[in-house]
Amino acid sequence: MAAPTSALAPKTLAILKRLGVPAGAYAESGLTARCPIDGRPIATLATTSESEAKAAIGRAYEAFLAWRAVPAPRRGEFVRLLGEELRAAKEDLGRLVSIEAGKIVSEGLGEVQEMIDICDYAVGLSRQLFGLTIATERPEHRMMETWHPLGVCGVISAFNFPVAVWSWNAALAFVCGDSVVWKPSEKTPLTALAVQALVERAGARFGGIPRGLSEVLIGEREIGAALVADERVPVVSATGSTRMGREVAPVLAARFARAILELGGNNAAIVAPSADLDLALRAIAFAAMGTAGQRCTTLRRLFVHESVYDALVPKLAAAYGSVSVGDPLKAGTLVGPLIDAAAWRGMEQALADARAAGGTVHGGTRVDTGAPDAFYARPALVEMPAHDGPVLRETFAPILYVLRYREIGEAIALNNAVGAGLSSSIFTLDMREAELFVSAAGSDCGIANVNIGPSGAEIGGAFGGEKETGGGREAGSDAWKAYMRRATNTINYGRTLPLAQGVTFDIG
Ligand code: UN1
Repeated sequence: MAAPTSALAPKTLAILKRLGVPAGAYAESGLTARCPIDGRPIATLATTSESEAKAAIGRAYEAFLAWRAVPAPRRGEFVRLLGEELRAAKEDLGRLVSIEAGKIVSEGLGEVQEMIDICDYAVGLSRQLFGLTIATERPEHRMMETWHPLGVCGVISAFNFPVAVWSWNAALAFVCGDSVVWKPSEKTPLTALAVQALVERAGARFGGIPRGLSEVLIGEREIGAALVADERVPVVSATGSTRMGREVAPVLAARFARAILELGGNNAAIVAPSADLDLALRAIAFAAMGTAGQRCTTLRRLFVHESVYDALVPKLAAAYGSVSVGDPLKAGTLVGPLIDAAAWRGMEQALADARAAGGTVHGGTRVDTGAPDAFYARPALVEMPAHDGPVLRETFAPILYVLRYREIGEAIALNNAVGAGLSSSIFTLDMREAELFVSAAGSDCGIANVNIGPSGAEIGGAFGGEKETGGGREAGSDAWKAYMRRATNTINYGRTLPLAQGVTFDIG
């Protein structure tokens, strides 16, 4: 017997209709979209077969051939219109993110704001895709570099940022002259269909975009694997677990395609003796409990100097005990549901491992909201005797492991003593400590912050991390270069042919 439909289904389907998702997206059988708020199905979606995926990639390839000929600032105009559509749809799309990913309303809206921000950024970038002019050793020559569109960009995204991560890639790829084929998480297909509908609206207002410029593949991991394996896709941006990255990376490497990998994080913060403890408390609470611990930038390990441990940790434990857990659509809720039963099992397992390793667990119990198929948990603060066991792995749930430290060098070594290298932070008012932390001898992560937590990055900086996080960079700074190919051009405007390095080759 089919499970009863989510109480939020009618409202959700109305949002999808307003955003322009066509009735043909739904089917009798296929992928079931669920709502983590009550754990029930919302809709069943038509899935993409492997041959349909191949056809979609083919359309995207044809679209690329046309799109690369459109001047970049004109491509920027399309992204500007997409940003306008996102602004107009912010309430609806933000709500949909909350319904499908379980984020509180302000975080659902924040995710859409992140999309708007990257569109604005990409519009400016569309007039700044510049290369260098380089001094040459030969007379009457000029050397320069030119950036050209690359091709079809594959995007594989995770449930926890179901739409923003696509936009970091797509907004840049579109202005760079690429087409985009998107395989969203099978846990969040509805938000992907909504975004695709907004892309089409923006395309219509633009006066038409090439068919296939933006494609969405709905289905499970096989369809993502088909995208990764396809020779017509020269760059794939994949966000998800390190385990997923270990499968994707060799396939891309074997065909010399580019990988932009944004994998696991096991992010730490250090609270030093001089820290502003009130500020640190608020920052830690958001970074560790926000998004129910389901960001790749979530704070998972906290190293507190022994001199401030007793001043901070009991207050933190009190915040963990009092934070409101429940329906993310209700005002006042700060912690929504875990995405599914598997996430709750992972949390239970990690806490059992922590106890077995001598940890003291505050919170971490399942919260009953009257919906048996939904998984709400009180965030867990775990005081650990040693940096070991579950502390070393990423559990995608609201668990914060706390340890004491004595010397800053020891705390930095612990920060760096895990496989992942995404984000990190230090709370200190001591300039020497702060500078050491962000120096070459400090944090080994892609993101290293001072007096803010490790999560909640804005789009202007390059986003991503080192080691098992995969090394990819998305969003701001010069991340756009990954979506283009560079040509070095040497031009001889003279009448002689001087060879570089003084080589002579006289054919008489
Ligand atoms: C992610 O969890 O995959 O820095 C991305 C942040 C957000 C993005 C997180 N801007 O927390």
